[in-house]
Amino acid sequence: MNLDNAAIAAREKLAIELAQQAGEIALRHFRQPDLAVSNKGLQDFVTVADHAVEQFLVERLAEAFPEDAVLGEEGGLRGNEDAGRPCWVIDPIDGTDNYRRGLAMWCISIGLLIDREPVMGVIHCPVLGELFSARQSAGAFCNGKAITVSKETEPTRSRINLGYSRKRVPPATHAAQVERLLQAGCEYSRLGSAAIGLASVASGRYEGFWEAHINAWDVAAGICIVREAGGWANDFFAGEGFSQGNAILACPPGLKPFLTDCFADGLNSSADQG
Ligand code: LIP
Repeated sequence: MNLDNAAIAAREKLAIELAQQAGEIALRHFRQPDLAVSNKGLQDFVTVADHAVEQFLVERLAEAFPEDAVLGEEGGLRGNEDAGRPCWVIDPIDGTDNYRRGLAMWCISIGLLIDREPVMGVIHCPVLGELFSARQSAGAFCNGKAITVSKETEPTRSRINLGYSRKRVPPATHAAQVERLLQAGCEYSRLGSAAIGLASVASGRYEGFWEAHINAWDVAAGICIVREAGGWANDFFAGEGFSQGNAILACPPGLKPFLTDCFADGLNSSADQG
């Protein structure tokens, strides 16, 4: 199945509408004093809102585009992700740990892949009142206003947003990567949401986002938005990235040499997985 630009644009329009409606569902749970939270593993949480939002998105996508596949963080893959078939990749609440703590840095992330290429992405941050969107060859936007990555090229004037999950990466590896940034005069933050981290690169608020291993649903939308904002992102979906996850690095072109060197060990090992 080949999708023309009009078909992708129709999917982007629906994704924006669904992200806003899903944001209302998530905010209702967010304001509840007794939010139901359970553990998926060490420092890995899921709430009733994650399930409610994913169920809403999956049902509405199936109604609108029954022939499309859908990969969701909580429910896995629905449908066949075969050649040419559009595949939605959704994180119902990205930044779940922030969400359960009542912090603002969480979002709904809706990406669309064709042959494992991110062709459309929507990231909606309900508490921040920001909706990031992009479609391949059509630019990147925040609340409808065009956005571009930072023009910064100097590490000593840059701030890099980091993510970390101990499921695959030893603490010492992460600590060494932080030290390399600090030794180069860089600053760093850890927002707790990869999707917001990538959207922040696309909007020029950060000069980079790195996580040594992360899942497809955290990054599918953000990769498209970063690239449409003039940024670079590694080939996350090479090899087993879709099913097993991968490293993610996104940045303005001017900082790609420095950051690909800084995280070479992580990028090379993920490429080895490829
Ligand atoms: C989170 C990512 C974050 C990562 C966390 C977690 P979730 O996604 O956005 O970058 O460091 O471990 O995976 O679980 O909130 O959807």
